[in-house]
Amino acid sequence: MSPAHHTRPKKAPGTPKPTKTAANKAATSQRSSKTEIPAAGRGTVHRMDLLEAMLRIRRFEERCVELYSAATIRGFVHLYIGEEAVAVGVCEALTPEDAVVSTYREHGHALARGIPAEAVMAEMYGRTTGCSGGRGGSMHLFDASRRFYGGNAIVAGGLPLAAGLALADRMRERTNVTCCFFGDGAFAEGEFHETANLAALWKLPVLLVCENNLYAMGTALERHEAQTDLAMRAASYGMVAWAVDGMDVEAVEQAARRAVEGIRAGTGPHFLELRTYRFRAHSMYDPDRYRDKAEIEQWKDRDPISLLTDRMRANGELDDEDVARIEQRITTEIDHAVEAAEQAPEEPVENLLHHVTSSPAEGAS
Ligand SMILES: Cc1ncc(C[n+]2csc(CCOP(=O)(O)OP(=O)(O)O)c2C)c(N)n1
Ligand SMILES: [Mg+2]
Repeated sequence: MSPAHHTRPKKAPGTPKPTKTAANKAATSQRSSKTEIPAAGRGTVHRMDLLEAMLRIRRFEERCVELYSAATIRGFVHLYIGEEAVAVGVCEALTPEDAVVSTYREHGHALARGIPAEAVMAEMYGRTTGCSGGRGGSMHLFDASRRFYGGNAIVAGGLPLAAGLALADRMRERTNVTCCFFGDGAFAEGEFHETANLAALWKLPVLLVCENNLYAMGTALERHEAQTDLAMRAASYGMVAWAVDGMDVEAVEQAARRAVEGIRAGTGPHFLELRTYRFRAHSMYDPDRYRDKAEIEQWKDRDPISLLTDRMRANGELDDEDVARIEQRITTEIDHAVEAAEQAPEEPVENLLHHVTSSPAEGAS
């Protein structure tokens, strides 16, 4: 018997209706990592948008590498290069009312969510015009107006927050979904398992997006987990779970749309294991000596940007001029973001204690 059959939904705060066995059935029938995601039959214009969104993240981070190497920006910087299809595909499936919770590798999530490059770059510089007022830096991008509830330096730390946001939305009778990004390393943390259990038990409207890039810092997944089929393990909590090609942005979007639809229909949390790879080291400090260079090259052959570009070229949907136009637009945008950050003010020392504790008025909002 599947472990999913042991789940007995209990009444949780704000539970609108018992969803009974819908999610369990889906979890049982769809948990296979071989689930076919139908070809994305969407138009050229949409594919262009996907391409531009991925390129924006890639070029933004390449500029961050230059700025970091010149010691213009500092602190911890974790690059998302290679994983762009995940953020872009998933964020396409969300509405502005949905919530997003992220990790410290969140530049891509923030940009895909629509936080302007200018606000993200200013945050990298620690300037007051940054999306976190310059207080957060690379790992703590935040924008409540876009329901982007932050980067988080704690592995799996975003998961309980996402469950709380989802519960709050449901108690307020909103049909929003909360999407939580996290890495494969989260499987080694109790917070993942506690959240997965509670979210499934209470049928919370949460989309759990595991970016399985096969490594947690220098430790390969197979060196710390006895069972590396993460979708299967998530399904054991009684939730719908699929493994998806995380290098194919259209496959990611299709899967995310299907999951979001299921969540809004009341079938409880859905889990996506997006199989992906980071092309760069864990962070700017990491000499990256634990991975075989041949392995990196093999994954680069499936670069999400090339994958989409090649598909579009083969369809006659994209030519060199289109690519040059998109690249030019992004270069201008990033140049502008850097110039604006350079000119933006730093927070004056006398403001240092602001936001350290909330005033009663702030706390009530
Ligand atoms: C609770 C906790 N333990 C350890 C660390 C140190 N740490 C930072 S990143 C990381 C690896 C996490 O890997 P994964 O979740 O796969 O995400 P990825 O970096 O691959 O995107 C670790 C162990 C931490 N930040 N938080
Ligand atoms: Mg990882």
